[in-house]
Amino acid sequence: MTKSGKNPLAVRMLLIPVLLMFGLTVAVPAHAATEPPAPEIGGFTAEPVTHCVKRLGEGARTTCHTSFREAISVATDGRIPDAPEDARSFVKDPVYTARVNELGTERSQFGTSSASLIVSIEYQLTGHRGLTLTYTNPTPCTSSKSDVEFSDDLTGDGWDNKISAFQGYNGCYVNHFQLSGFGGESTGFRNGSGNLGWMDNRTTSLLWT
Ligand SMILES: [Ca+2]
Repeated sequence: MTKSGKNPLAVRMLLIPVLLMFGLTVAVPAHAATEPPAPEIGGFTAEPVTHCVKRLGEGARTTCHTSFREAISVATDGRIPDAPEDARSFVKDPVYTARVNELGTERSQFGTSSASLIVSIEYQLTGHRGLTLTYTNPTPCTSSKSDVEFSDDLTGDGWDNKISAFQGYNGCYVNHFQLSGFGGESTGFRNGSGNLGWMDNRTTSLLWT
């Protein structure tokens, strides 16, 4: 073997710093470019708050927004563009409740109004706080409370076992079930709740009437 031959140990000694340099120069900028640092709250790194809108019925799809106001605007096809950023203030304000429900009344009586009506807002935390999931449907709920009008299953969704409170709109009462396919424990149909109690963080499927 000559001095310039392939000594396995020498090759490994050379490769280690080269690989380290390659790893650093590639990984650091890519990581920094795609993942900006999350905001820190009280010394803890927090995920950005998101407010999602899930359209039931034909062409079902979900969009998520960092602004609750924007989520409500999207959920009402721009008919309520001025909701407060604080989702709890929105649910507690009878003026906003009336405005949401008026869109359903318009729809029922005149066939006008937006194509999208809020049927419930689900909250991540008790007291109607935290992240929100706003459900919409093209029609309001019927006055009968013994029919099932729409449904959703959260299996595989980020909202599975996350709901702690909710509010129904446009005549809708919501039943929250523990298991996929409307099984296990359930809350029964209710118009709203600030605390789901024994069903806190246990909802996997929902029915609306
Ligand atoms: Ca009904």
